[in-house]
Amino acid sequence: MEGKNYINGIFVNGSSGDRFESRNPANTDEVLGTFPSSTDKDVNNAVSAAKAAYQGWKCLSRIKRGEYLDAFTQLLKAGHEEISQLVTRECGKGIVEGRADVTEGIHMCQYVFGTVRMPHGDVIDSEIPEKDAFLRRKPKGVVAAITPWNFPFAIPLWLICPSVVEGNTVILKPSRETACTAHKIAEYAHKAGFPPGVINVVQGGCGDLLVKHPDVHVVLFVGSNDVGSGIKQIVAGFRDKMCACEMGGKNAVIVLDDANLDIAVNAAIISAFKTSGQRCTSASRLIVHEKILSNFEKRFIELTKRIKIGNPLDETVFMGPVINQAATEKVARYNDLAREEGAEVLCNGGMLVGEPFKKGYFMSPFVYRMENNPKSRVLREEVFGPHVAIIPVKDIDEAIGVYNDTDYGLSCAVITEDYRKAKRIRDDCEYGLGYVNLPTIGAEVHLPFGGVKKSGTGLPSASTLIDVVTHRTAWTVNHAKKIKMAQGLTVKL
Ligand code: UN1
Repeated sequence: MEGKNYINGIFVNGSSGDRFESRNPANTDEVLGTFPSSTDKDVNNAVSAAKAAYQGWKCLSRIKRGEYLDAFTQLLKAGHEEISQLVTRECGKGIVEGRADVTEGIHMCQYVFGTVRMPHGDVIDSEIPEKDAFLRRKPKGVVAAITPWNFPFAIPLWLICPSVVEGNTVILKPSRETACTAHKIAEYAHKAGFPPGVINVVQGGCGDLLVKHPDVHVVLFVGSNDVGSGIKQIVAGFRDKMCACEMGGKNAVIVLDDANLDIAVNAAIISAFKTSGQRCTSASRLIVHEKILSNFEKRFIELTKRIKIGNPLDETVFMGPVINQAATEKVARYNDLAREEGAEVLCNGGMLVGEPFKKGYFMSPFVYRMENNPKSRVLREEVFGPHVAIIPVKDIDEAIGVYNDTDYGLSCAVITEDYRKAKRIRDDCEYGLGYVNLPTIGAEVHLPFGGVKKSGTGLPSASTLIDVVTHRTAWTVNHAKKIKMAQGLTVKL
């Protein structure tokens, strides 16, 4: 793919002529495309286009805007397999997960389209019978969406669809690792006939410029805490800019003593190793009641050793590569750190070498047992790879304490047959996404998605993004012939 930026309805080259490559992490010989490294000038052009398009776009009815999304959805459905193959080749997750990523993105389009003929606001009573008040939503303007590589299709659509249906215009700045998938999104948006400037895509490492641009009103970000914290700081310096950031997790599956072990082991495998552990929602901690520890451990390790690693386009492969060289180094560092911090290694995973792995970034699962320790970095920091700790606990109180003993709070799963214990976890653990007898991954788009503590800004995205990309305004109408005031205010001079 000879990629371009997509600005004002036109595919254009970058202004500098510098380009970067996107390669297949399962076979680094395969260059999937080259893309412009965007500069200030490109970002300015995209923001001007989005700003100009906003004036007309916000004046359409919400239903009309939804119809563009409907056209987009129909095209995406027809292209489902083509896009899924690209997602898998570009970010390395198994093809079943590549397809799920595309399905999830399409679900967001469908969800948003489904809301356009639904109530959208509220009628609110007034103290004065002749007065009617309304909560009405207004768009904010130009939205920047800065997205990660691990869900290169779904996450951009999570952010774009609610934004545009509410009347905002968007500039997508995707991860450099998955520039091709973002380019595809632009191609489909173009075919769907969105007016020029409503959806724009700028490629390369230009997120900073976009965040700082005075005409960008909302910054939506999904990625690491380091980058998200930087964005929050920049945005705080502006009078009328806001951001919503999703910033990873140190998630856990809590396995209580009454757990159904089949569910527990499968939920743990899925949580730890789907997407090679590279979801914000992946679990890198399994908090296990000591009564069932040895049984759980035996079965978990047995299953872990059977995980098929390889070419993610092969339907039978469970785990593809990690995303890039830097990811292999980071995971290897955390594997070493676990050893240094006293882990009992149960499955000595790491970089896979030789055929058929030598052209990609393949890693096998690293599993260890370790007592919780507030000083341990490995039990507190996000790893983002196939690396998981089993942490023994003696009861539910300790399990809750251990779960909360990180700076993050995104996803939490409990495996139990006891609804009272599930309720304790529900009420006392700090998370944005909670699950009972399920893995920590796999949220659906019509739920709020977001975390607390270091994981988020408390402004969940996915369905609840509407609250970030709209102002809630109060509109009050008097039907009396005279002014009547609330709060006992008089109108006498
Ligand atoms: C992410 O990893 O940033 O809940 C998103 C899930 C997916 C989304 C993950 N629906 O695992």
